[in-house]
Amino acid sequence: MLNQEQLQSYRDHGHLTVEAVFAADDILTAVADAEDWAEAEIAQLDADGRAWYVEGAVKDRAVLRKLDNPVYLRPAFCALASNEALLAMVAQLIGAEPQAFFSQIFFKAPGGGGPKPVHQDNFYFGPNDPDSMVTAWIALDDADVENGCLFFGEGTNLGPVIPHTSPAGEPFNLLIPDEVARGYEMTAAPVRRGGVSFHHGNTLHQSSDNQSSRPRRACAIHYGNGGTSLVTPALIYDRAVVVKF
Ligand SMILES: O=C(O)CCC(=O)C(=O)O
Repeated sequence: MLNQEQLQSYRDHGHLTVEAVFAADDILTAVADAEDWAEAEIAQLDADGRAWYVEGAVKDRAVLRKLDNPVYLRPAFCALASNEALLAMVAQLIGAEPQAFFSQIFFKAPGGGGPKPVHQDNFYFGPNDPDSMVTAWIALDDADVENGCLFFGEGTNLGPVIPHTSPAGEPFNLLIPDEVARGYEMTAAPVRRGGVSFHHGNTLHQSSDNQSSRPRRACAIHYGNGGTSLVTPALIYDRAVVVKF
């Protein structure tokens, strides 16, 4: 469970790091499953799928940038998402009856895994209540500045959702334009494998490219509470993949 200081810190800063939520075995099982899934998936992607899911920044081999809906599709990731300690923390942050609206594995491969520009998850999801969504970013590897940990705009959870744009040809890559993003100081949030970095849906965040020779894999689970509905989503989110616990 989170203590009062942690809860206050989340409310004030819009993010919170909690180390050692998961046992090493849970993470090893999930990583092995993610790698198997990625190998199978990359072999069968069509041209559009390759354009979106294959890591463009890695030139010497084909590796995936991300995979969608692991919590819905993969028992090993559903097990992470339904971990009792994690769900108790999520409920403390956003309220009762947590449900996973969407989830993603980010691979950020060694030797080039590319950056994720500054954005707010609530722009993507458009929930009825901005405080009712939190992302639990589970570190599948130690994540630090060198291999591309998350950076957060302190206290931006207390501000509005800002209009996003997308680069030409990348309609799913919604981002806050550089000239606006530059006005926010972003602070790094390193977290060890098995730890969780939580962020509020309004919190500005980004990650840089992986400049190390180590992988930086993570699973982001976007939870809402029992009353959350996505009223102004920027992309299409399928209600059928929502996982209730
Ligand atoms: O893992 C990353 O680099 C990006 C993660 C992210 O944007 C999120 O969890 O909302």
